[in-house]
Amino acid sequence: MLKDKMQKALNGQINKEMYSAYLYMAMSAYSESRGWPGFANWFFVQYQEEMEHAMRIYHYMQEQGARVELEAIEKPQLDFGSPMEMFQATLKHEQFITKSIHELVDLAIDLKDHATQIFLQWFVTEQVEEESNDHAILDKLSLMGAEGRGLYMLDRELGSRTYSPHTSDED
Ligand code: OFO
Repeated sequence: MLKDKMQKALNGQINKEMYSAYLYMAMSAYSESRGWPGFANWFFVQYQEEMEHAMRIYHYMQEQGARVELEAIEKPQLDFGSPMEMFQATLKHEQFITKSIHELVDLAIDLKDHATQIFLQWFVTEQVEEESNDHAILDKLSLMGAEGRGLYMLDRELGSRTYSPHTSDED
């Protein structure tokens, strides 16, 4: 059984993950509208991953007999500027999510909630990967250039990303 404080915090995290999904779906739609199909694909995969993150918390709460309370999801912006600006915004958002995950771990430690602490470890590792992916793309955008041939090549590369659901806590 989860303590009230932890229940509230996890409900808040479901909302943040759902917002992440919404944000990346908006970025995917924006990329499509700009004629960047590879970027659109990359963000659509990211949207799917974020839905999985939200569901992971949802199922954990159910397993713990906690009450899931869904909150309103904030409206994302419509325009994200250049690919560089869009990925800078993505990195900034992921840094915000990392901070939120770390605060959840701190809370689990304070409440001596060992089960939730272990559950959250997957998210701690995942956030390292999320930020690292964004840094790698930002580096490529700087190196290859955010227009013309460089942009075309990066768009092609991002078009090959596929969604593979994480099926266990190890992957
Ligand atoms: Fe759920 O990791 Fe991104 O936001």
